[in-house]
Amino acid sequence: MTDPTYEFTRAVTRRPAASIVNGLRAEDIGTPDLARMEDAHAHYVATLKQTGAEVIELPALEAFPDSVFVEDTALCLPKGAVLMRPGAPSRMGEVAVMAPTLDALYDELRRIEGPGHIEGGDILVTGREILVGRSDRTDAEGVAELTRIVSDWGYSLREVFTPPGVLHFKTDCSLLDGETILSTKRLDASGCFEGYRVLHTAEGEEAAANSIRFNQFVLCPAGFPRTAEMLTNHGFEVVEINNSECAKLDGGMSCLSLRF
Ligand code: CIR
Repeated sequence: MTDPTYEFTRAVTRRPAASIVNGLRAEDIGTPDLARMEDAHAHYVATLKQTGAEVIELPALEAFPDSVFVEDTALCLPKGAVLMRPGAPSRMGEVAVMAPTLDALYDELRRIEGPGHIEGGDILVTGREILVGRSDRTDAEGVAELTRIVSDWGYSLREVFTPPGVLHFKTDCSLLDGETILSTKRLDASGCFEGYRVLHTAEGEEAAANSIRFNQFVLCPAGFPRTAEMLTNHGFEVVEINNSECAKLDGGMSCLSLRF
């Protein structure tokens, strides 16, 4: 039996563009270095491939500085994919560019038509439900429209809330297996993970929460040794990936791929 929440045969990524220096960020903590980001991205893609998965690597898109963060453009489920409607106006056009790739891979491709907004970074698919965090990028109308689409496919969706000042719901959490979530203490304190097994990031290592389980590996941003050790002690096979450049743009492990 495979577990569709973390056992994947495919991923879609997009190479970072030189325009990444103009990417969105909540706070300016320095200009991302393209060469360093490309190195880390290559390590990320190689790690996904090492699991045996096929990685569809899309070319850099100069017109969209944040387009390396492909996760925000779509939700990929076993039964179909849904094109998102980003709340960041500068990112809206990324969706149309992603559409043909998913159209070729899925029999069922639906889209959020609006007027609401929703970004993939706010969606966590667990073994029992789809959690969507309202945020500055994801509003009630966007959540309602996604609810209608996925309920046609038999999924239940629960609306939750991304903590204030946090970009996306998954900035603060990730799925380790169908029943286990890695979360910051602040997000878990909201009660949204009741009934799940929750592992907390170490104090001061909140940025490690944006990790991904991909087949046998947990890809974690490098530099959070206590969280990595905790995950290893729980039996997960951790691969640390340098995230220094994406972190300058509030990006992490989940943002860099669509996985299905
Ligand atoms: C943005 O603000 O949209 C990008 N700079 C970062 C997007 C990160 N995406 C994600 O967490 N899913």
